[in-house]
Amino acid sequence: MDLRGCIFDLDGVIVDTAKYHFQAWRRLARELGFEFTMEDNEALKGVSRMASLDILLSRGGIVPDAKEKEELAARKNKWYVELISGMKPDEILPGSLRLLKALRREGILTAIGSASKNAGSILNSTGLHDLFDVIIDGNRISRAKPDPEVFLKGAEEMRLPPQTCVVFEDAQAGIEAAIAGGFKCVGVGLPEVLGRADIVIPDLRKISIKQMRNL
Ligand code: B16
Ligand code: MG
Repeated sequence: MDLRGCIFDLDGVIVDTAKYHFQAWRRLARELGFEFTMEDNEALKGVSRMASLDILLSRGGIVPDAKEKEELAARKNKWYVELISGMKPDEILPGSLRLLKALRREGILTAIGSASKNAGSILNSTGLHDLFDVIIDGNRISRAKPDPEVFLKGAEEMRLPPQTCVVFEDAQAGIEAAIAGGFKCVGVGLPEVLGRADIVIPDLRKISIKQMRNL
């Protein structure tokens, strides 16, 4: 492919925040009286906060009204923000910095395409902000992954057609979004979970720009 841009999911690809989302959701489930496992959590990755809450509540068989739902989502987010408030640059996932700097050297544009409304504060506390040309986060989209809106906006702001961009994702919903938007995609995680990606790698140390150009 004619590689001009890369769009990175944030949680679980660039930084190790997926574990904090899980801890906060599990704490909420326990307060509501049921267990929420790491397997259950797979379905929440990349999914918006309210859609995640809906999935969690259906696992617990709980049907609250809209006002209670807002309160539960706010409770989870408060714990999550506490967990990420102490984040340091050493929670940047292996290979992220090397790849981002290599892309810069090659003149390939970089974007964040994240469902998270907390993306800005994570990028600031880890010092990653300046390595991205474009940042699209949960505050700038109206349709959650698997809708391709977040990645299409990223490509549009880079002024690149989707077929010249590669999306990096750790979530099934994100891979579906990338495919729907006409992007090549790299799954970061387990092949059994991310099988629809063009290639699956365990982390960003395991991909080169040459491999990406061959997609
Ligand atoms: P927030 P990503 C996603 O970020 C997470 O994977 C997902 O678990 C979370 O529910 C979503 O952001 C919303 O996050 O509650 O912080 O707005 O993976 O798309 O970077
Ligand atoms: Mg993710």
